[in-house]
Amino acid sequence: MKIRKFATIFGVVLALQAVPAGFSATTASTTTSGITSITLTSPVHQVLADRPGTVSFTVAVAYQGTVSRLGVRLVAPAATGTKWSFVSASGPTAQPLAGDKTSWEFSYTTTPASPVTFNVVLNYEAGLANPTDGVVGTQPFAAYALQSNLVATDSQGNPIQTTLTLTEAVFHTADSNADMRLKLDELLKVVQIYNTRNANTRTGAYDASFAPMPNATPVAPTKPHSADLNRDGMISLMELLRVLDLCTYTNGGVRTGEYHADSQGVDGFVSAP
Ligand SMILES: [Ca+2]
Ligand SMILES: [Ca+2]
Repeated sequence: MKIRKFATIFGVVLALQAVPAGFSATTASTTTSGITSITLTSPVHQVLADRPGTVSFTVAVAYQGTVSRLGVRLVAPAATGTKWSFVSASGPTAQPLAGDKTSWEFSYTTTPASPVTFNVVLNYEAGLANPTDGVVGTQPFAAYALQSNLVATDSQGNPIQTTLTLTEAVFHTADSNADMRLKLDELLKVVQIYNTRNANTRTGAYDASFAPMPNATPVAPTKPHSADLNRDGMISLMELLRVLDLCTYTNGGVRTGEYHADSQGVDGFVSAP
């Protein structure tokens, strides 16, 4: 009896272990080595039209299996490529030289564990805006994953790549350090423009880089100073008073000069964070 019962249980166990119809017991999932994705992010998706600045990117490359000489090619927007230059990067063994423009390649001698993540810092020159309309437009960056210095492709043969588009930041022109606060030294620069003279006449004229333009006939600028409400290339008393008004915001009894973009404001800005 006992032997028979054991045999029955053993048979059930064998039946449970049997391979279901349609499946092969010898098929194991095959791991294909290679890069699977690349992503590009930036904490600030914005650039300044009139002033130089810095943008940092985070690049992440995921792979499976083993990948030798993993790398990344970062490409600046075609229209403004020469205005972008490499500053520094964390991580990759091989990096561009500081000051290199237009496109940049990075690679690792020993590939770190997936996902491989590193930061890239780029500088840009003033004048990203199109000179004809003063608009920055979109600034699309592309990043390609590299394997042994060649662009990696997916199973369909398409490059493994991604894009990140930067757009123009909306800051008051007087906000020189673009921190969304109008401080006294920044206000004084507007006063300086206001006091600009042509011989015996106060003109308040400024040039394309928003510096005072003394002893010259003012010209209506392509891209006016935010304070220049009537866009005539001059800062009038009324326009100066508007900037004074804008930088009066206080927080906890301390004047912070905080402001933000708002179409309700006569110049497109209102006080307060
Ligand atoms: Ca500021
Ligand atoms: Ca004006």
